[in-house]
Amino acid sequence: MSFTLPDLPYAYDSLQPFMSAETLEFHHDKHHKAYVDKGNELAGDGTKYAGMSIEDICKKAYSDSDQAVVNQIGQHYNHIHFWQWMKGGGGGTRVPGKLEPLVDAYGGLDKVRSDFIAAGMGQFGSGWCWLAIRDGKLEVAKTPNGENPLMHGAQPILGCDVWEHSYYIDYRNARPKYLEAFFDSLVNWDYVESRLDC
Ligand code: MN3
Repeated sequence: MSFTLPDLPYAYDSLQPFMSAETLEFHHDKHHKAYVDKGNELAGDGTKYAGMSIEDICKKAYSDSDQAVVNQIGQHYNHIHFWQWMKGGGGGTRVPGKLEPLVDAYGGLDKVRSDFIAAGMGQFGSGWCWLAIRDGKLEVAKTPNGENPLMHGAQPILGCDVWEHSYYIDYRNARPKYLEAFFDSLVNWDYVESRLDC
């Protein structure tokens, strides 16, 4: 398959003041596009990955230790969903119905929040923090660089990009403030819930 850059599902200025139009212009138009372009070279038509789903490419590249494809296609997958995992007026203190029992079994939304932020803080250097489903249960995880939970046997349902390109314009080095704003004010919980069925 060939990979394409999806449009943002909202206007560039719709996540302000928590994420600026300038951040989204660079992050989506430059960074994500570069992963798409490089991904097409490494894993597009004419490669051993031709015809595979992006999820299967993530898993195969990781199990084959194909680091270049892990990075580029992993990042393409992560960013496709990252844009959807946010919305203007997101966050809040309630989650949709199908997520509720999973969050409750984990120990409640406050615990999910603090563990998610701690995972993002604890990822040294570039990477992601996650909510994922493993064996029917919610877990919090972190991964380096372009990796994601698919490569580690779990289903990602929420991810936050903690590469500096995601927050440095708006928050400089204050990664915790960015993570708090993401969780409290940006998360599109309906999209998170929709990932349970994938
Ligand atoms: Mn990014």
